[in-house]
Amino acid sequence: MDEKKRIVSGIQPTGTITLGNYIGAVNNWRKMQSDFDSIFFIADLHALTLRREPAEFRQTALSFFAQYLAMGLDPEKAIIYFQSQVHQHTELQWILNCNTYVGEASRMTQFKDKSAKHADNINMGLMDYPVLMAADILMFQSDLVPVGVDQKQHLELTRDIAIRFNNRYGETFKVPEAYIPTVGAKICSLQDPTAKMSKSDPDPNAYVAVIDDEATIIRKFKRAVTDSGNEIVVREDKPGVSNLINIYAAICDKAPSEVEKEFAGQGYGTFKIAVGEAVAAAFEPIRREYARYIADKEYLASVAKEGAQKAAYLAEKTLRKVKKRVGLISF
Ligand code: AQP
Repeated sequence: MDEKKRIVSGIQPTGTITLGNYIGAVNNWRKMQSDFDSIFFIADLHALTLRREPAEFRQTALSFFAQYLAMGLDPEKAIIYFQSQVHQHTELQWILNCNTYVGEASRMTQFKDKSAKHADNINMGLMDYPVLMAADILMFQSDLVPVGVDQKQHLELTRDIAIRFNNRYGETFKVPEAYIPTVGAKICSLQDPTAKMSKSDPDPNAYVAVIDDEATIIRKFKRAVTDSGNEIVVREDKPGVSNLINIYAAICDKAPSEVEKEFAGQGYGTFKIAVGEAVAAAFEPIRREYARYIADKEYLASVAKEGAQKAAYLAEKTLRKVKKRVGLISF
């Protein structure tokens, strides 16, 4: 019997889970979880790279966990947990740190972007972020990592680290592949369609949260920045409309070309409302389920504890092998 392939992915608990995270990541995880051996975590250690107010941070992390469940991630099918509850992440990270060059880490686009954005807090963690991500992935011997296109460079570094380690110490890690969706790999800001929709954008009109209510979602789409002209087509000089077409296509499971045909001859105003309504309809059950989960802290804790135990068991198998390979003592 063929063993299922393994997928691993996570989201940092900062800001609020957006339509971009949903289309680029979580909705694919949900679809894949039956056919893959699936591991999904809340990347709370990654989130410490920026300053957090502790009480609010704790609440956001729990809210993200409830949103994972509300979006359809199923603890019967997948391992779901908080990264900080599985110490193997950081233990492996240290060993990988010693096999990663400062030059490679400092070349990462995200490190450069975040350093520019947070010039008063360029901490070691910010540069080390992709090495923790490599540990997240490699410790599970993952086959595929379903992420948005913004994480492609980090995935490449993970592969380089795995290959280097395997060459130096003998076959230890599976070398993973990125799994990037064909539609919706980069959902853009509704206010600046040349930039990624980001969950910590200071302007709430730039993103749609999966737990926004219907009226808010439709209002945000009505205000979305579009382009000059009136054609509803995907084209380089029409980033605003192209983004809306991609959103509608991903939400309704259609090809962008079908969406172009469906709305040919209609105005931007009508199209924006149609996209808003489609997104609001898709998110309505998520909002409802979220209210139910977030009210049941005991259930959330039980899922998280069980998930962490299962994750630690799998991770420890790799970590034991790694420690042996590098020559750390064991009795
Ligand atoms: N706009 C997007 N389109 C498609 N996929 C996206 N992802 C993120 N934004 C988009 C994917 O979601 C997963 C989680 O990514 P993350 O935790 O790095 O979150 P983020 O939204 O990318 O975070 P920001 O905006 O940079 O804010 P901070 O740093 O405050 O958390 C990944 O798979 C990502 O590809």
